[in-house]
Amino acid sequence: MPFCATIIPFMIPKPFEKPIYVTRPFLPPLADFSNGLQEIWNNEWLTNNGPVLQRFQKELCHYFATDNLCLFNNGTLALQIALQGLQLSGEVITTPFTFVATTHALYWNKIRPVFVDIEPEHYTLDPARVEAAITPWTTAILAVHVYGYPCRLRELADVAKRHKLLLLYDAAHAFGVIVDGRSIGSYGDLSMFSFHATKLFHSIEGGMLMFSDPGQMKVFDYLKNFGFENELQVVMPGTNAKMNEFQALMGSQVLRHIESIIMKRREIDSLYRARLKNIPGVHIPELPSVSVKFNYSYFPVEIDTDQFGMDRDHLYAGLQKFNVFTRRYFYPLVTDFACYRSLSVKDPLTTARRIAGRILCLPIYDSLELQDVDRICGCIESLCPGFESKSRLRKSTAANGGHSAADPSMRAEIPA
Ligand code: T4K
Repeated sequence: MPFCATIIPFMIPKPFEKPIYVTRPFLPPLADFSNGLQEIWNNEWLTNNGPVLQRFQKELCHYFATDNLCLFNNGTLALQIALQGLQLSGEVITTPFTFVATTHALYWNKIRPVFVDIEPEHYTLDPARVEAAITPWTTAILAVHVYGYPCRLRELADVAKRHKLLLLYDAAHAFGVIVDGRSIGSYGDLSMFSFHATKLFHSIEGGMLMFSDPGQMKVFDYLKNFGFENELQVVMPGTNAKMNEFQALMGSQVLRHIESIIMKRREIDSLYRARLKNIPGVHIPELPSVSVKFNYSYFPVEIDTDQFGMDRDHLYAGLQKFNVFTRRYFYPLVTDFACYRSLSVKDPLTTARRIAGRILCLPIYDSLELQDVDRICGCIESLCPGFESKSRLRKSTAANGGHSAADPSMRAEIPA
């Protein structure tokens, strides 16, 4: 009988002591926030266009270099109100590869979503598919800068212009993204940003519209405050979607740290790229072109089942055993949710379906330690069947392997 019992074929990493989530909110120093709370206490003003909110709005106007922005209590209501304020109806062409709130905002405005496919590089709407789906009932395009990757801005603008359609962006993931020296929110007719706690920039919950037509400001202000013109007059059927003073305080304080938050995420992004590039079957989307200042808001990878040796869902479950909680944003596609399944969809959505089946968002947030990123990569390696032998084979055939193994101190030996 061949001797093999004492040979340890592979080292597996130790599970994390505490759960590692896909994201964690940035929290400003508690002393700063307490000082801000004192101001709110002094003001005895908690919501309804208070002084902290007004100051926060000015700070954002400066940051985005515009006066045309309006704040809300969350991104979903911001988008819903945008569609209502623009009086859109009929059909709007949009993506199925998004958070369900994008579609819900259309639904609440009785607009029919027309889903078309995405492009494979950065998962944003394919402009050619958009153009092919236009009908006499189409009133707008609602595209999503998913994971902060800019949509095909020029091509979408051309399509919108040719067909006299409004061009709206769900920029929920795109805070801080700059394209050709301009904020991404300045493209198209209107953009919605989410300031939810899970976003790189947040105000606990919150949302913002940025728009090109200053005339829209009054309408959005009415709609988020019940349609009140003054104490005695209601001019349109609005709702309550106001941001309060506590949200504004958090937003204002997080804004002071936004550049360092983005820089820290950039380091994490780089380390993931360096560590994962040699794992077979882990496809990392390219960073956007050099004309884009990116925000590193998510770290999505695609898992190729055949090359990796395991499908995305097993990897997702396997990582949970290491206390690593990744997310399958955005699976299922919106079109596959029970409430939208009955909609007829002409586009086969081939790319969106393929990506939804392979995508996995790895943890990324400013307080995630680089050594933990390294450890997460070690967990992925350990779950990749035959990784060690595949990697040895690659190293022996490639002159420049470039792979650095996970810190051995973080690994535990498999018990005999
Ligand atoms: N359009 C797009 C493209 C969007 O992605 C979103 C929101 C919207 C529109 C709508 O914007 P909002 O109305 O939300 O402003 C999260 C967020 O709730 C949601 O805002 C976000 N997109 C979506 C992509 O992700 P969940 O259900 O995944 O969140 P949850 O609670 O599971 O949080 C994820 C992880 O974050 C947790 O496992 C732990 C961590 N976490 C979360 C919270 C809330 C914390 O560590 N601390 C926290 O306070 O939806």
